[in-house]
Amino acid sequence: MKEREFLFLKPNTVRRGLVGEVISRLERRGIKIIAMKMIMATKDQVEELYKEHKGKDFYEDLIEFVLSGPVVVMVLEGPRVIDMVRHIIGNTDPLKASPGSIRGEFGMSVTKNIVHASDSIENAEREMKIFFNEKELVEYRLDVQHDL
Ligand code: IDP
Ligand code: MG
Repeated sequence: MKEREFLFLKPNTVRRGLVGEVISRLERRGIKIIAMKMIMATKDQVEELYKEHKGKDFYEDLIEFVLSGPVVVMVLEGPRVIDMVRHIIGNTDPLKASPGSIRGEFGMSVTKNIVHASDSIENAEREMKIFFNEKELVEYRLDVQHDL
């Protein structure tokens, strides 16, 4: 099966007008977008998404933040796409993220760190199902040659 990644742009990214900037960085790396929509996430969706963090001290703030405005949810596809995307977005803490990474350039705090991206194949498949059904994932040919 082709490797797929679930990613969403957090509400501050939409509010700051950085949607295009972030998507453009993914596109320039040859990453294929196979689903994308802007939504107001529901409490059920974000609690399911972040269930591994339930009970941690930052959990309530995180949930409140991701419900504070629209998010852009996406599914990406490509060879080693999960590692590639995690590399491009950078460390969870914008202070530790390299300057050229998305979080290293635009992140304001650990909570407001611009994007969420799944960290494993299992989590990516689980997380994309919270926001998309299989019919919403489109197939097309991206005009980029991968040598990986
Ligand atoms: P990730 O987004 O890089 O995968 P995770 O550890 O999975 O990082 O945490 C999920 C989200 O929870 C982070 O993106 C961040 O917004 C928030 N978070 C994680 N750790 C902390 C923390 O120590 N303080 C505040 N927020 C945190
Ligand atoms: Mg994570």
